[in-house]
Amino acid sequence: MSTIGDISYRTKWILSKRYIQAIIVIALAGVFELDGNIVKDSSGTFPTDWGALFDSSGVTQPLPQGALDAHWVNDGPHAVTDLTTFTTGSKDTLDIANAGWQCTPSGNLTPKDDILHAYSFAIVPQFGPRMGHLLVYGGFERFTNNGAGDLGLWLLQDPTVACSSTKGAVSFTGAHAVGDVLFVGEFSTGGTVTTLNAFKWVGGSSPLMNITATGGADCRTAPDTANYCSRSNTVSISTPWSSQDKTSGPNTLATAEFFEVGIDLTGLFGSNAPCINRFIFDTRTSPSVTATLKDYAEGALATCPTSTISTTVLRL
Ligand SMILES: [Ca+2]
Ligand SMILES: [Ca+2]
Ligand SMILES: [Ca+2]
Repeated sequence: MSTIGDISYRTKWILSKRYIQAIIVIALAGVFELDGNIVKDSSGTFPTDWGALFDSSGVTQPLPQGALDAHWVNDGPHAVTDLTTFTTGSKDTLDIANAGWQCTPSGNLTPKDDILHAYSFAIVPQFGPRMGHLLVYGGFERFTNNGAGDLGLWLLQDPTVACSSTKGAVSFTGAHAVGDVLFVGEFSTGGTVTTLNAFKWVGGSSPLMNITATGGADCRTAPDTANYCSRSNTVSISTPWSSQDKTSGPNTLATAEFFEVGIDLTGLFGSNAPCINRFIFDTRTSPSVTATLKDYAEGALATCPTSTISTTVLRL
């Protein structure tokens, strides 16, 4: 099992005729609960989880030691026209500038592609096997689970990348920078992550370079040395904030309507990890980098806020 921050929690589900029992095994003192749910299950400061980083309105709470940034983005509800969806033609392989990426409003997103909320978190842990590494976490919720979840996560350096439209196609502001990072993946309707691949933006005629450093798809089966892995929810879960999916009661997400990922940028790039300033989660037609992009939710995530912090970390 991977040790990206968490990953102190290994959940084994034992099925019997009469009951389902969850056994949580504390494998390692970790940073973040990549456990396929949103609430913080552990006691103490670490490992943390989304529900401890934001209040019920999505406001960022005082962050634990080593944390750099955290943001919560509302991209719903489903009944309201979404001002942040990709127009057909926007691709991962295109530049953001020069109309490569465009957004448009949509009131009829395919339900399984509709993102409700998305969130980000960055930390340089002061303890544990990833001590001193830049770790980034992301998560999102979607409206229904009637189909596999195909997703992308861009970690962008340009803080001006953004787009919102109330009418017609609008070009994104901002641009790619060499070193931007892309993850593309897929999770099943049962909540198992089956695909997760990492790419680096290098520009030119073949702008996405596959990152070959060790990673894993589902954290439950990823190797200890994985530099990234992810989870979806294999059971119904609750949200600490107002959220409404298609079939559940309020503040409840059915199986495979939640996705979260942990990334060790230092593990991937060493001391050359890019300074991230924006994150964008998208939904798409497949886990291919040439897939048609659907909904997105974008927000801030500053991993290099000041040089002072970096200096302090190195001296610890
Ligand atoms: Ca979690
Ligand atoms: Ca949890
Ligand atoms: Ca959106």
